[in-house]
Amino acid sequence: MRFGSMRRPWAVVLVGIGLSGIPGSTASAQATAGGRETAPAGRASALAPAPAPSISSSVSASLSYLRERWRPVDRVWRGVETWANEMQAIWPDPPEAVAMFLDILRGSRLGPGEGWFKKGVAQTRYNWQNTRDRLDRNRDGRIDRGEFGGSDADFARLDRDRDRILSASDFDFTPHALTFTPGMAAFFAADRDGDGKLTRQEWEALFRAADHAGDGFVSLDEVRATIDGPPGGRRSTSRGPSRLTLIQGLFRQEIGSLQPGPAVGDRAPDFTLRTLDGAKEVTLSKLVGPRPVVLIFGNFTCGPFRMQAGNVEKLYRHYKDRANFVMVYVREAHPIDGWRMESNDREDVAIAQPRTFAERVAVARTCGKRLELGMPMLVDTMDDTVGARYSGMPSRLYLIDHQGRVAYKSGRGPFGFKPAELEHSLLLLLQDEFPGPAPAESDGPAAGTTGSGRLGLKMKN
Ligand SMILES: [Ca+2]
Ligand SMILES: [Ca+2]
Ligand SMILES: [Ca+2]
Repeated sequence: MRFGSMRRPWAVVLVGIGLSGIPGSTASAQATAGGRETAPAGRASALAPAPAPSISSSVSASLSYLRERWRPVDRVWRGVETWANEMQAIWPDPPEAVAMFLDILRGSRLGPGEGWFKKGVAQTRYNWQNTRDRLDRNRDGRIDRGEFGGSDADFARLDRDRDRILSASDFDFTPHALTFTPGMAAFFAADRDGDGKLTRQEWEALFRAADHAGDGFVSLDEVRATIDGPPGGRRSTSRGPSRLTLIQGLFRQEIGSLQPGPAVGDRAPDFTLRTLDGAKEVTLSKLVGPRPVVLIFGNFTCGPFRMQAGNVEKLYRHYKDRANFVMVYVREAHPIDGWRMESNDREDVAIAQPRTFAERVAVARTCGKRLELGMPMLVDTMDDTVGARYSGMPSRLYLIDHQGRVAYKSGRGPFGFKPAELEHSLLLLLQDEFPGPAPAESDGPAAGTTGSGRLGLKMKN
């Protein structure tokens, strides 16, 4: 999903509809011909060319046309909004899916603090309070190196603000995953193929683009022009989704799962799913025991998930010897027959929602190949059994302990999808339940029940 670029969504929607919806208008002709055609199409074309109306008069003509045309629909939506407001007033704490439904009816475009994102937030057994109670032996309100039983490297990863102690700030993952920062702007500018990973070539291409005169170095203004874009900011051409698109996406579980998923401390619901090559079935409960289990839910048409591919792959590569990783491939978030995204079209990710399991497997394979994900991938059934039970759509992360209980659950994707937050809990879980030298090659209580390091699961593309 793509969010955050729609400051005045209604204006964008109205102008957007106006550009394509008015028969015979200049705006219509320009929009459909990609801007090449300048004369008004239609009835006057046989006569001498009339002066082209200005854009502002076209827009205002479009708006008044729309006002007439859509007045009854507006009234219906106003009634629906009133009803949704009343429901919210009398039902302040509804289930996540109801909260999302009501917010969509009230005009929400799925912003980070709206609908189910308010409630579907991250939970972890290894929050600051629990960790301090467990590890801060001298009760000075901080955990120093001597109080942490794990390795220096693990301690350094946990100490995110690098002040050589663990304190509340190291446990703060408040900013949502799509928070726009200068780092993200640079990443977007450089990741030309949109696979969530920057290669050396992509960095160099960005350098060449900035140094367009070939001076061999880039100046401050060139970097700004390359990363920040033109003065006044980038203009989004996206109309944003309509309420009907979002309602359809909600009930098809494309924008997210209707269920909330298990809570921290709950037993992780067991499941058996097929591997990508269809040759093998994998049962979650058989992976549980010797190591923690990391579950990663995702799908190809979710842009924010693709953006995280580098993070997910690094997490896997750095911890694959200490935890069992499984990706569960779930329903498409942005198929072309649902909430279609221009950004997906640009990145050649134009895919209809698979109708058969074989089709879903094919998309999952393409996903694994394009994003070069090394971890074993399982494909959810067409009725989304696992994605629904875990609230895994469109993307989500879980950490499961050696007893098969949920130790960490990310917030709902895309805003709650934070591999670094899972890594933090994973390090503390390893120290808590699997103490010993890292990386732990020997296994815990149920060692030997499931075989080798990656449990014989190899991804085949
Ligand atoms: Ca202490
Ligand atoms: Ca610290
Ligand atoms: Ca890339």
